[in-house]
Amino acid sequence: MEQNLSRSLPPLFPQSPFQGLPCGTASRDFLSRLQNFPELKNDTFLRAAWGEETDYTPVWCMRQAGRYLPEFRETRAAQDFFSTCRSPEACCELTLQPLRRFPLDAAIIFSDILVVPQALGMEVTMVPGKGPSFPEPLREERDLERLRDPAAAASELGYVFQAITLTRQRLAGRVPLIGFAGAPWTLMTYMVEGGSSSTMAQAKRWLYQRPQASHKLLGILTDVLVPYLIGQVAAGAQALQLFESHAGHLGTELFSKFALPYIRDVAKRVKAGLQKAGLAPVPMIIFAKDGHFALEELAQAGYEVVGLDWTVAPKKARERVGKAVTLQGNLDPCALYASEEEIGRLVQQMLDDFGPQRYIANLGHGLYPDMDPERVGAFVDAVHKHSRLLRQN
Ligand code: 1CP
Repeated sequence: MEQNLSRSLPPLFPQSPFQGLPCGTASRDFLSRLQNFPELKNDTFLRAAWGEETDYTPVWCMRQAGRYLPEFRETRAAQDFFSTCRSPEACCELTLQPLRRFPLDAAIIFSDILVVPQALGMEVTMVPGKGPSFPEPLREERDLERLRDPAAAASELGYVFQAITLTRQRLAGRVPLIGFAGAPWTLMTYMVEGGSSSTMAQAKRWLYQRPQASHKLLGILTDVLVPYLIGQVAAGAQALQLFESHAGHLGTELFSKFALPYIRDVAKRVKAGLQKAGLAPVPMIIFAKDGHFALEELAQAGYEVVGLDWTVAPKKARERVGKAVTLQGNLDPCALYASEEEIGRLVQQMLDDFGPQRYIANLGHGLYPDMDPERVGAFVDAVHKHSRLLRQN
């Protein structure tokens, strides 16, 4: 399957996706002819992300492709997790599955943030029921020497670009496709901890004991993420989300030293890189889970959209960030365990509080595997219904 696909897909990046990213109008035309993407029919999500008026509130769900869907479990059953990530056909199928069920306003490419440490040369496996596992995590400063050169690492990720191009074609312009990556600090936690952790004590030990080595690692990650995200846009991603899922483990000081500068740098360099390559700008979303303490800074970090988890009150968030950014979020995912009536009530409250414009509805974090797909549908429908009513009043 994979071999057929690589034969049928145009060689977007014959050598490395990044050396010689096309510049200027002529090459942009060349790229779009090469990819020949269908015209976008529903731009509500993109309009809201850019701060333009919309007729209703667009909605998508973090982890909308996932184990809560029986068809996802069936597709995933045949292969281990990272083999699935390396198969453009499988990633495309998994990305499209939730869109066949629900009238979502955006798709997010099926992949994982941990493909970046893998591309840097680290071994990562996904242990069923346990989560990610790095048999040889970073223990000493000299372990950084094991990491591959960032440019070489980014060019390892061609399979993600292929998945994006294929999915954008198969989406047939129905909704925009979001690309994503983990932010440097969040990726560092996995590389140092060797997997998930409730305290991040090892990763934080690095920040306190080896600040210079930590900055070096975060810099290496940033140097991979910038061409990786630009490559996703060149391949067809129409928006980008950066996941700083472990922001909450850092207090204000550590966050401002070890997370925020890299979050800012990614946005700045991706935007400059897109321009240099002659690619149209795409809206960028920063989602820093439990990072409410840095909301003002995040709103000024160079992203068009700030994602919120459910611990932040929408009205207060809007007061704190001002009007210059779009907000995204933030229903407690566990609210989907409630009845459809209750979901409707909670959605209405959320929409009233965020207001009708400069807003993208989502959950405050990802869907859980035991969630009922019907409730996900109820959430999406409630957002569409109430947001239209809100605009009529
Ligand atoms: O076998 C499986 O199906 C495993 C479950 C799974 C899935 C569906 C994992 C393992 N990753 C993914 C896909 C995925 N991961 C997507 C695309 C699907 C979609 O959103 O529709 C995305 C955007 C991610 C991003 C991701 N991976 C994040 C950031 C978002 C978040 O949840 O905060 C993180 C932290 C990861 C790491 C990861 N991947 C998978 C697991 C179990 C973990 C560890 C989570 C943890 O440490 O608690």
